[in-house]
Amino acid sequence: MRGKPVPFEKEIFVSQPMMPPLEKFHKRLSDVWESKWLTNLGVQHITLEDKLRGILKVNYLALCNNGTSALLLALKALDIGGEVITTPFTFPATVNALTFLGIRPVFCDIDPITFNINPARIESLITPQTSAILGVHVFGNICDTESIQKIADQHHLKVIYDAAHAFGVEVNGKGVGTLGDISTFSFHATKLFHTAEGGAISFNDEFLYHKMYLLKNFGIESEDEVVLPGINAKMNEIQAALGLEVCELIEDEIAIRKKLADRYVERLADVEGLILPLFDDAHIKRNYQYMNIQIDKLVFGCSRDDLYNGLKEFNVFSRKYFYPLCSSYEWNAGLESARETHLIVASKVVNEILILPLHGALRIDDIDKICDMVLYVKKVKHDES
Ligand code: T4K
Repeated sequence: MRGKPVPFEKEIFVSQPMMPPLEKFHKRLSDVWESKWLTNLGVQHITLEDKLRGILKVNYLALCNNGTSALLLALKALDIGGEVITTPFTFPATVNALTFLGIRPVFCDIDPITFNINPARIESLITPQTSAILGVHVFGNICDTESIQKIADQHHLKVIYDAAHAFGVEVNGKGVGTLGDISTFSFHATKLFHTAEGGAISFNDEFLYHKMYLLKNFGIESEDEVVLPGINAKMNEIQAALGLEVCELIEDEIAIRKKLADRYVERLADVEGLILPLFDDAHIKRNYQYMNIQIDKLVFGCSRDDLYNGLKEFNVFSRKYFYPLCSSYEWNAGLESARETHLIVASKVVNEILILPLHGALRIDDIDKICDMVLYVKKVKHDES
């Protein structure tokens, strides 16, 4: 261990959006200006939807204005009501979408390795009111979709996956968005692929395409007909134009992220008390959206929060995704399924996970420095105790 690392001059964040060359974006914007068509499913929108359907290897795709709308539209499209079994370890959007629609979330504990909803715990939570299972592929780790589907089929439940972290992830060569009845994506600026704000819904049932269109466009069927209570969740032409340019950068970005993630693993794999992500499953094509590490305080000698605060002093802004658990929000805490005694794994993991910076603007040297900082904070905290 060398001496105290020198802090970064500028802040280093967990993510940084891919920024296409401004001239190329400008050229595309000129086309938009020329057309005087800014939203309502214009040329950019149609082109992006087509392109992403190919990149994501999905059967049907509907773009929308963000990942949260995508969840709302998915739930509405499948007429989900009553209770939905879901994970407490996710971004607020997943569970808030249920509550927002008057659906009761039923929290299911998570798997200690993937951090995803644990199928072994699902069946005991099913009641006559259960209508669906809402899984999240947290940090791009794929849920145990086979076991979930088996349970859903036995109990006639719908399956929705929040694939906000799983853009481009493939399982045995199949796009992640083909799993379950519907998957939702977020194209927020912090995501691997982005349109500044944006999202999409993928599905296998052709019938849903028209319904999605209605749901995101006020339910307007024609000038004379409004056929369902839809909202406005359309992606506009400027977002879509940006997305088309960002598409060109994805492959290189993933390749860079892979190298950086491999470097993290090389540097940190042998550190006792640190558990690193599973990057080497031959069946999965990963996207390296997040670099999550799990800290076993007793073995590592320093808590997750100490490391988070320690890194800040070096200008490294890691994140505690997803703290706190959704089950602990004031409006959920009274639910029977939200009791900590039912969520043993999630309650532990939520205090142990830290996301380290991982994006294409970083270099191997930066990763080495961040690893030196991690080891330095560990040593200082350990010596203090
Ligand atoms: N489901 C799941 C599982 C999700 O994780 C999310 C969103 C959703 C659904 C909903 O999708 P959207 O409705 O958002 O499309 C960020 C994102 O805002 C959020 O989209 C994302 N998940 C979540 C995991 O991360 P915050 O609160 O961490 O954002 P913020 O502003 O602190 O950004 C994180 C870091 O990124 C900053 O430290 C700096 C950097 N950054 C951020 C922005 C906005 C940039 O470099 N440039 C930027 O423009 O939620």
